[in-house]
Amino acid sequence: MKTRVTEMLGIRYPIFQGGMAWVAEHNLAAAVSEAGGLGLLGGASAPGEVVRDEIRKTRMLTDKPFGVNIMLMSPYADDVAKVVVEEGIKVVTTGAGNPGKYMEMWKNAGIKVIPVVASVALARLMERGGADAVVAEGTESGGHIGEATTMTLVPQVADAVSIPVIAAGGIADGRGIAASFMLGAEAVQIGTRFVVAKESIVHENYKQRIIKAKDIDSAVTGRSHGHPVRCLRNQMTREYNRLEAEGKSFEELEYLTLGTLRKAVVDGDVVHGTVMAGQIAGMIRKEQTCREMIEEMMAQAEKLLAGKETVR
Ligand code: TUI
Repeated sequence: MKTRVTEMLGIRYPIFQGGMAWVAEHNLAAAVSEAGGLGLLGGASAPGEVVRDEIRKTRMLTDKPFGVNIMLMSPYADDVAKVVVEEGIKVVTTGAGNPGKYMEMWKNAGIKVIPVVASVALARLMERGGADAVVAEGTESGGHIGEATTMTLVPQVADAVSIPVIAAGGIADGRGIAASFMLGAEAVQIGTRFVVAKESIVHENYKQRIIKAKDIDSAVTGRSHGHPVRCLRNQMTREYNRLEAEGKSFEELEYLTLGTLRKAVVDGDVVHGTVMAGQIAGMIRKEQTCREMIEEMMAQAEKLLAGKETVR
């Protein structure tokens, strides 16, 4: 399945691994890249030097292309934006904001820039600013989300821009990949399924919450604050949503979310921690290697797109 995205990045399969905070470190990114996808290191809220170290560790594990995701709300975003240039990174994705102010520096360094967008307006703006592609991320995704669903966002973004579109949000198997292509995407980005990969360093309790999750087990905190974050329902989300409904401010509720993603990912506290995951968690059944996941999904997608298999 050659597309403009696989050609532009020199990757075998049109699959990106989401640049998930605390999760997307060198072991996972290298495993995805080695399997033929695009591994991404999640810059999250880490200082530049931590990301530099992760880049170097990834290079020791793979000579295949990988990228870095820059989380634009991070206090270290400026730092990380420079580190990717200094380290000769070839692909950058961005999330949770508008990367306009870095665009010139990255383009001058020959970096392929692929912002994650949650609206047609931002997709258009990014194309005008020189983006090489956009990830159109639907509200089915885990973590920080927009309003539009993948089903509605991807075709509207595909109609609005001429650069390639990568679909994200709610994709975890070959059916999701085939459907994304039908909507006009030329690659997909997958997060939640890779959280449970064998190579993922995420705590076993977190992986088991995803594996045991049902279709409607996620909740969105912070919608009324303009900071919607999707995670699996637990004591933290119930308390957050109860207090949010009572009118408590974002600042008053910060104690429930500060450091709590780390608590879940690293310490395995899935009761008080933030267990970010997309709505597709309910379909994810087992731990597999990244290679097994990617090959299984691609085989299914290729059959479906060739019209050789029914959907189940
Ligand atoms: O960024 C993500 N997902 C994330 S970032 C993250 S780290 C975090 N941790 C705790 C609380 C909050 C965040 C966890 N998950 N996805 C990409 C994405 N970007 N989704 C939506 C957007 C987005 C939303 C609004 C991009 C731009 C935007 O507005 C741009 C503007 O005009 O400022």
